[in-house]
Amino acid sequence: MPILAKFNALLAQFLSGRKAAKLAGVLCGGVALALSATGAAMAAAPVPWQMDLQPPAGSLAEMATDLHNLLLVVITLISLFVLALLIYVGVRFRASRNPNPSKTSHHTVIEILWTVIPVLILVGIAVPSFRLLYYMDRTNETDMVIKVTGNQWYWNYSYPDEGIAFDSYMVDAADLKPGQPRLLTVDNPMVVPEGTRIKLLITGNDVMHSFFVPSLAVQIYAFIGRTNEAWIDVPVGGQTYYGQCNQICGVNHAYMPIEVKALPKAEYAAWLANAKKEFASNEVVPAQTEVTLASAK
Ligand SMILES: [Cu+2]
Repeated sequence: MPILAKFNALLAQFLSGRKAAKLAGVLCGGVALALSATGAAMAAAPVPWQMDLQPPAGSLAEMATDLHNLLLVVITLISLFVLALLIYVGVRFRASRNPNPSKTSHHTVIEILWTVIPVLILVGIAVPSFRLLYYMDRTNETDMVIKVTGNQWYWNYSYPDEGIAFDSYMVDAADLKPGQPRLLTVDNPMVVPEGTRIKLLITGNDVMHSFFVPSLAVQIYAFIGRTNEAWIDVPVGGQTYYGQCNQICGVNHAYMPIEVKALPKAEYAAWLANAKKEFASNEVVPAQTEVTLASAK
């Protein structure tokens, strides 16, 4: 983000006109606002004039952001190289300077180069890309499970090992407390303990939904009759991560936000004790599910 602020300052210097300075000022203000908003509110949510991804939370999101940043460099270099070639060809071989064009139709060395170099670039991109893909796939190495169910138009969170389940509805704009973001705040957030790998089992009850929390790098479809897996690890407690359903699912699609609230271990235990009274469900997974031969007799 500071790089963007610097870029905007340079832009303001470079474009001396009043309008341009005003525009650059607005851009700088937006970046400053974005920085202060993400820092002060201790929450990951979209902010006005945001130009970058939301700050990543957890090892998965950090890897995804690193890959994004790497690809941005690769794309920029390729685009600049192609642009430079186009300009060079346009100027050097224009009709007035080059009245008798060359009849060359093949150049083996160049043809090999423009095949091999892109292949090498793609292989280079594939290595970190596959590393991330297989890291995302490690859902078996998790410490707890939360089942997420998409409904028209709210989410239901179920903690099968704890025997609790609850619905999560958006809070209407009229009922928001100071500091609560509009269209993102819910009555019962998905509460998670910090520093824990959590397996998410994502499914749906009616139409297609999608569970999307940008700062946690999770975007998984919620289908009826099918359970998709993902995992998250939320490193720091006292943070809130906002997301939204991002598969158009009906008239109230925009009003089923996701609020993931990470708590320090002790606070999570207190929340859980209370939630077991408030949200007790009958979907409990028995502690001992194995049937031994002795007990079967
Ligand atoms: Cu939706």
